[in-house]
Amino acid sequence: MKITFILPAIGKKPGKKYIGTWKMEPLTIAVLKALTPDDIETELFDDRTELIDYDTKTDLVCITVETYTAKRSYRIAEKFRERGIPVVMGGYHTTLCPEEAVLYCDSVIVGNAETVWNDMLDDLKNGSLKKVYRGGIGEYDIQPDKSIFEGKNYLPVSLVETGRGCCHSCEFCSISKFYCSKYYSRDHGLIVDDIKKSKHRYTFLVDDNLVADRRNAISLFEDITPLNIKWAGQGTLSMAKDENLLRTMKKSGCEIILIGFESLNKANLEQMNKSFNYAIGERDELVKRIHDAGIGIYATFVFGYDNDDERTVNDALEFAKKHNFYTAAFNHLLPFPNTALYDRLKADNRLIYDKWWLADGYNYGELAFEPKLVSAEKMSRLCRDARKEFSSAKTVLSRGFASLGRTSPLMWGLFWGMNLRLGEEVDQKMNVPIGENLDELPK
Ligand code: B12
Ligand code: SF4
Repeated sequence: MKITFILPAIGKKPGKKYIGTWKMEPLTIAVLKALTPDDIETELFDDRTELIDYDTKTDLVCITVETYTAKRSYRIAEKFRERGIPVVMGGYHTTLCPEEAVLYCDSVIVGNAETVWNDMLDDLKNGSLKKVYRGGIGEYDIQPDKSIFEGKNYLPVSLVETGRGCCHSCEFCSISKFYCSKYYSRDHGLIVDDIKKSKHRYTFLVDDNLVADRRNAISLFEDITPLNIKWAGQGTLSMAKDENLLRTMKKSGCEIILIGFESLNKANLEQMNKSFNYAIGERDELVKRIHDAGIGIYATFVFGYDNDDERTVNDALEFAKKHNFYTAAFNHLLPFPNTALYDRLKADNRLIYDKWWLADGYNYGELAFEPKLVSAEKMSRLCRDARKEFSSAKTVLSRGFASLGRTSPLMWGLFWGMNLRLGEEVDQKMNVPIGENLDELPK
């Protein structure tokens, strides 16, 4: 028996290159590979960087589906199903809206695969595949099998999970919906073992909020300190309130932490249910503490909330420049299906597309709803212009020199290449047609 795994791309512009900074190893596939019994042959097509062989001899196609990749996943599935090959789907999108995904495949796994993967494979062998399998959430003691990445030429960074979910309930967030606002920590012995087995010294701890459980975070950082790795991760600004946490984090090899500031506007933070983090007046001091601890910040902002206009985008840009962040993202708000944000915008009749992820002509970078104070087009342009300005040579230069000494010399060296490349990619990413150009050869 053979299983073909597919990681779909968002879409491709005709004749254009794949965007390099996204070329990370897909950890999801390594987990599914590890769950698969050894006597089953496996292969992986990473649609972001290679052509899918639709004629491959296989017994089952498994596609991991995010909302941005849903349209393309359904198109890929159709091609295999025309040949009579069953297709199973799982991931964030299918968990958020299984009723849609079942229309395009033979079977959907809702939630995590760990508890139902082998039942699904048994049913397949017996010819009794069910339409929907409901996996648990948060139970995982499996070690990813990264042998499936051999020959794929990904960025030299190992992705490692230290937990799943998050205890908060931000209005726009798919994670809080998927994990019902709960955090599930992973056994530290497994994490240490996972890191030891990883090929690269640089590690991305993929959890969405590493510091969700502060005591667990401190003990984890102590446990990974002897491994002598350098890592980046994601967390909330409130981490800076605890100096011991920051110290332990740095000591364990933390170089960069991604912080979702989202907005500088108090009313926006309240509307998105993310005002739990800190009092507005503390923000600058908390940023300073993280920098003083020797950790660089990847700051992310989101625009489109009801108090956002040209001024609030500009305020965020100036704030990011003032603090000389290692890097930053200026994203527009996007209503992911089944989130509280989606339901609110739909109830207010503000969605431009009912299902933007399937809509004809919907492109990456476009807003899918009408913001209150500026038009959808204008908000998209404001975000693009903020990215351009933040990655302009002048801003990169000033941020680069301010970062000197803040991170290790190697991360400082990487700063230049990464930031200049991000600048180059701003317009390459804009307007990628979602789901389109399936047979376009990656370059
Ligand atoms: C690492 C990461 C990235 C990396 C690499 C992505 C990759 N494909 O490998 C980078 C930085 C490039 C990235 C980019 C983006 N990402 Co990202 N990313 C993540 C992150 C942090 C970790 C993913 C991961 O490895 N998880 C660990 C694996 C084991 O968990 P899992 O994927 O959930 O898989 C389990 C189940 O879902 C299920 N399952 C999943 N797939 C399948 C398939 C089958 C067949 C079955 C049976 C089961 C199954 O079983 C698995 C094991 O239990 C997640 C958040 C998260 N913590 O998961 C966001 C996340 C997936 N990203 C997200 C987004 C939005 C993006 C971007 C669009 C951001 C942007 N604005 O540009 C881009 C575009 C990505 C793309 N598709 O090209 C969203 C997706 C939301 C959604 N509704 O789809 C997430 C959930 C983050 C969030 N806060 O909402 N991302
Ligand atoms: S803190 Fe981050 S991961 Fe947690 S619910 Fe909010 S946005 Fe999602």
